[in-house]
Formats: sequence, C-alpha cells, structure tokens
Amino acid sequence: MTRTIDYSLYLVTGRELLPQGKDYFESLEESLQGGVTVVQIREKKAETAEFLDIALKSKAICDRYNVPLIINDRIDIALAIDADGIHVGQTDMPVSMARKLLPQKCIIGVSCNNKEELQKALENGADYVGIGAIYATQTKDLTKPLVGVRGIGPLLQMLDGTSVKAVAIGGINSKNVLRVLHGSVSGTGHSLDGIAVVSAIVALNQPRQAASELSEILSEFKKGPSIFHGMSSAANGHTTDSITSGVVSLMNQIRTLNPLVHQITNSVVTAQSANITISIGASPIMATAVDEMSDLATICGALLVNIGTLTPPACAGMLAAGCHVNTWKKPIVFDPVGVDLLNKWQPSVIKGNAGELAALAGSIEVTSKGVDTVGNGFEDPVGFVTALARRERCIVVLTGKTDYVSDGHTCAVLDNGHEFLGKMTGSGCATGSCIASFCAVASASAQTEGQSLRGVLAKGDMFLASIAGILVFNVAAELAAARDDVKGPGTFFPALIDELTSLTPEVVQEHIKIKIV
Ligand code: 3NM
Ligand code: MG
Repeated sequence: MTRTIDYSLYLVTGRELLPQGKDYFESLEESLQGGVTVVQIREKKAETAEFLDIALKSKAICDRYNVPLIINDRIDIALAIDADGIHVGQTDMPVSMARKLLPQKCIIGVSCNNKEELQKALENGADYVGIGAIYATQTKDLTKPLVGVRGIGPLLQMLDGTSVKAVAIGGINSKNVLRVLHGSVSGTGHSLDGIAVVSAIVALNQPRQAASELSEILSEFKKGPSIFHGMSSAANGHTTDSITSGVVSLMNQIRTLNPLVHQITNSVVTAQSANITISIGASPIMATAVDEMSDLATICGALLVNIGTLTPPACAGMLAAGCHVNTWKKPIVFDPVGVDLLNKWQPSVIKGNAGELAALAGSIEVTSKGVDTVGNGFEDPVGFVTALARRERCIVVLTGKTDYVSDGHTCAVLDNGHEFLGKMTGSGCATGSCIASFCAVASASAQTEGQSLRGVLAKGDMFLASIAGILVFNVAAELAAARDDVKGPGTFFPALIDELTSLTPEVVQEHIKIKIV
C-alpha cells in the first residue's frame, strides 16, 4: 500500500543553509516537532556513503514522528533505506523509468515549471508535482522563469479530475505563504495541497517555531472558504435600498472613527489625495520609506497603493506595506499599475480605468473578447468586471463616466459624477483615497474581539465600502459643479473640497444613481 502523504508542510533539507553551530539532525527533529508533514532529503554534493548515512539517520528520526521521507534524485538511496518516495527534477531519471525501478508503494514527485512539464508528469504517472520556483530564491540556481503566485492556478487547473497532488516551492516563507495559498487557487477552485520550503525552516535557529508558524497558517487555510475565499458573498443580498442605508451608515461612522489611511501614491497627486481624504473625514498618511511599513500596518485602517512608475524605493515600500497590511488583515486598495505586486500581496479592492483594467486582464490571460481596449470602454463592462473580480478574488472597481463595482457575482452600476472630474489631475487617485477610507471604516466595524489575525482578505463589506467611496466623491463633484461660483475646472477643485467637507448622508441619499445587476 502506498502511504498516504500529507503534503501540507513539505520540508526539503539543505545542510549548507543551517545556521552556524546548528546540528542537522537536531534541526530536522525540531522541524518535525513544529509540524512538518513530509521530508525530502536533498543532497546535491554528498558522496554516496555520506548521503546514505544521512538518509538512514534522517529516516530513523522521521519514523519516530510518523512522517514520510522522500529522497531527492537518488533511486539507489531511496531503495537502500526503504524511503517512501523519490523526487526527480526535469533532468533526472524520467518518472516512467523510476517507476519501473521502484517498488509499487513508492511515491514519485516531479519538479514542474510550466504546462508542458506538468503535462508530461501527468502522462508519466507522477504522484505529485512541485511547482516552482514561485519566487526568487538563494537556495537553488534557477534556470527557468519564475512561476509567480498567479502562475500557479492555471497549472493546478490541469490537475482537476486527477489524484495528483501539488506543492509550491521557491522563496516561500511565513510572510508570503498567505499570499501563495490564497492567490494560487485556480478558477476551478483547485488549491495547493501544500507548500515546500528549505530556507524558511532550515536556515533558522528555531526551526520548530518556524515550522509551527507555517503549519498554523496552512491549517487555517485548509479550514476553508470562510477565511480565505470569503469573496463569494460580499455583495450577497444587497439591494439598492440596503446599499443606500449602508452608505449612510458608513458616512456617519467615518467622521467619528477618523481612520488613518496609508497611501502610497504618485507625487503629482500626493497633496491633493491627502486633502480629499481629510475632507471626507479620514486621516491620510503618505509615507513611502520601507522601514516604516511594519509599524504603519499596525496603526493604519487601510492601505492605498497607486503609483505611476515603479521606481525602486517606492516599489520596495509598496511591496513591504502590502505584505504587512495583509498579515493584519486590513484592506488594500490597489490601483493596478505594477501588476507584479499582485504576486506579493492580496488586495481587497482593485480599482482602475478601462485601460488599466484591460492591461491587468490581459496580463492574466483573461480573454480579451468583447473588450474594446482602443475605445473608452468595454462592450460588456458588467461581464468584464465580474470576471476580473472572480479571477483576482477581490472587489473590482472600473471607473469612468459610469462606474462599475463587482465582487465576482453581483455588479453595481453607478451613474454619479461630473465631466469636470475628467479635467482634474488625479481624480481617479482621489476616488481611490475615498474608497480606501471607507474600506478602513467597513473593516474596523467588522473587527471582532479576539479574532484570528491570520488571513489576507480584510473582514467587512468591501463591496459596500467601494460604492460609498465612489458615491461620496461623485455626488460632491455634482454639487460643486452646480455652484454659482464654479466657472470651470479651476474653481471646481476648491469647491469640491468644500462640498466633500460639508456633504451629509442625506444629500448623498438624495442624489444616488445606482443599479444592481
Ligand atoms: N526547487 P527555498 S526552488 C529545491 O523551483 C528547490 O523546483 C525549486 O528553497 C524548484 O524554500 C528550490 O529556500 C529551493 O527558497 C527552495
Ligand atoms: Mg534533481
């Protein structure tokens, strides 16, 4: 009988990465105590006798914890120590050949980087695949392109209907594992069976603690949809009436709560975005330094990431800010410029104009059928935002003359605003500031005492919060434009700030133009 393997936390050994003075076997045993569920002995430099010795001793330790042992590459070693399986790379013994040499009970795993390799592994009867490298890593010389978090889902989808298991490997650690697990679920709902790590456990002085932290995150992920895939019901049951009353309630809360909204945004619009944030009752903080991101994540109510060019300092700041904010389960509103950032953290809301969202959709191979990327919109904007929300597993906001907000199921169509907004620099960025401010309120009011901090998606109704942000901004724009003292775009902006400052929920309620489809 083939042993049933729990692939959740797959440790690949790496003796050269041990901290100075740390004993290999001691490290292995501690990592097992921390919750490693399967071990692969990987020895790229050891002579046969040394490999055999290590494998035998490792096997004895793993046996004590009832954890299966897999040998990298060397079928002879696997046979000699009666290992549970072998793992082969693309340039090692082919799976079909290995199968002939090994006893039936032996598990065979293969490293796969792309669809072709995965297809071959499937045809040759692999039991599991190691998908990688997800991120850059110092542990192994990489010769193939990085898979990235968002490259995993399409590969997992190929495993639908098979019993072949999958783990992801390469640069995974306790900081990014949430993002890897959440962001890799395929469109068909296929998720990873586990994650494989070397340095995130082996290179640490406290491997037990490292393993148990990873193990805790994994087991919470496996508990299921409510925690990590909580997108499905964001807009559930909303009617235009419930949205209106929800917006009123968020507006009433924002001035008392005065949430701190961290915004990393283009220098052209920084001051303006900050002023608009203040005018709606939130507090902006526009920090960009990497060193501040960890502290800021603990005190901010939401993060807005919106910047035109991904220059290194700002980019590093955005990366760090998003990762920290994710671990605190606070909302991130993302204006999709540097799509690469989506490999590192999970936004609660993605907001963009037609061009930006089309670019994002293209880069994730959403079919561009029906998308008019040359003109100023989409043929089927509702279908487009709904599909994109589902694919990105967050709320998607498409801004334009009409705004569309979807959670992947329901779509709200909003028709407020004024043409002067199009004549003002950074009105889109300002909408983002408003959305992020209301996300902070929605998330703060959804926090419950003693809740687990593990997760990536913020709690709270981000669908409603996005709508509130758009409405407040656009209704104020209508009021500002209608004023006698506003003669054009120049006088419009200060009037907009004034209208935002004095806007009441009742007035918004009166002007709201919304349809739910
Ligand atoms: N295989 P770390 S990446 C052993 O892409 C291995 O197949 C990879 O180490 C692949 O967790 C890798 O320290 C190294 O980044 C993973
Ligand atoms: Mg190999």
